[in-house]
Amino acid sequence: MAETRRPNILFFIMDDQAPGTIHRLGNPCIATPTLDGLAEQGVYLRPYTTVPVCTPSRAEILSGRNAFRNGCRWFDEPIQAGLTLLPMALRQAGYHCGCIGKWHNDGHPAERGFHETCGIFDCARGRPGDRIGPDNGHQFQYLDGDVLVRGHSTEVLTASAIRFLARAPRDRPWFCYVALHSPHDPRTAPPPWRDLYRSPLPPLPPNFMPEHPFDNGDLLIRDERLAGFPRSQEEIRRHRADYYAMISHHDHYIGQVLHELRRLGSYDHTLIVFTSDHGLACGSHGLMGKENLYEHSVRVPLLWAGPDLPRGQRYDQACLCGHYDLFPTLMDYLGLATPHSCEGISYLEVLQGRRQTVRETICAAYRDCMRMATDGRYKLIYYPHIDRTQLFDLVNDPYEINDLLTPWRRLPESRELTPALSLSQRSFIPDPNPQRNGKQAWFPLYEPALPAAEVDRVVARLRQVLRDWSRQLSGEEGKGGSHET
Ligand SMILES: [Ca+2]
Repeated sequence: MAETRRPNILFFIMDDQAPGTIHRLGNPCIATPTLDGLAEQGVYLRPYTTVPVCTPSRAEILSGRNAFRNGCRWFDEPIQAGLTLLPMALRQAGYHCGCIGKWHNDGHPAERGFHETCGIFDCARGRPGDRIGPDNGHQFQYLDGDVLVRGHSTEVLTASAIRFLARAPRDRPWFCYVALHSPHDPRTAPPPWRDLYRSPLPPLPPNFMPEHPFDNGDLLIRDERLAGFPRSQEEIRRHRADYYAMISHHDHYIGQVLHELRRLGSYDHTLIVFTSDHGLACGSHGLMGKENLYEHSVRVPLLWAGPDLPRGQRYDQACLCGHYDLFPTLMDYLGLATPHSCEGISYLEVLQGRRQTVRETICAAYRDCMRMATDGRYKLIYYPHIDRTQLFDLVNDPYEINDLLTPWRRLPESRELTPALSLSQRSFIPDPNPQRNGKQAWFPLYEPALPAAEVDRVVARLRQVLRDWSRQLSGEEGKGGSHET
């Protein structure tokens, strides 16, 4: 792409929006007309984030390096000095760069390549004036130039994005990074969105459990305290109603930004990227937060819609890409050299429909209590504190309900396999050893789909992937904890 023809970039990043929350991409219970439109116009992927919490996942996007190789493995850890960040690379290529909303990394975006900022919050050293109101959930107030803006975070931040579009230079392309605070709790969408899903309430997720089957090492972190223990079906459905309301609300206001883009005549020359920092459990697996390595938390929705990209394509299961691949992919798409400090792999050929994936396996971690490796078909999660391993067949069990390693489900080699029960036929049975972790645990009842020897072979292979990853990262451990498997 010649420099004069390079498109503008309108980049939306949500806060805690899980995959499975877009109507057109498989959730009939939620209304997302704007995202449906982007899905029809573009390509959908579900990347992994290496550490599914806000600060590391954003640092991965900004640096093009995974959380263990960019210095930011946990909250308050700075991105390594000397790395070329995404706005720096785009600025060097002649882009006018604006940052709106949640930063949540060290320093200030104005020091990291952005020409202008607005409504910046969750900033370690935010400049006075960026945000002048106290944190009160989603009620924000700040100065946008001389304009005092006040209201729900989604509404005022998208309004600032619209003002950015209106004043953006016309003689060069622009990059607008819009980081909304939605659908992060408190889930307080205003009317009429607030009441959109209250009657009837949305259904429970297929992998709802009253409690997580065992102590994963971080069951009492703040997100998990948002609902009572054990989880009640009614309370989880109310949480999901409020979560969906936040998403439909920001879907509407993102639509207003896109409307302004069309009105300005820039739509056809703009790449639109929509994603989230990480996902969320919101009742799945007995969990509420993102602090786990199940698919609903460690993967994110990602849409690319723009010039020269296919329309209506999705590569959500097979493509093992990470959030740290986004930066090199964007450089590749723009025809720009990827900075040497990036370590991600461009998945542009996946976006273009010429490849299915960019790597054979991918790994993730959460603090020192969870590790994960997957080849796209099978997924192993290891909990070092209790030396427990789970194995899921992501193709036949996408909701990760049937842990193939649960001991009493393993079949003798000689026993003939019985067909797995359909999801609707499954029921929950008590853990036969409920005292193991000092509390009652619950498991779904159905037979393993693999003979024990095949399970052992898959486990050995994915354990080796995890060991190799740990060795690769050795020497770069920190607050995120040991990577030893
Ligand atoms: Ca977040």
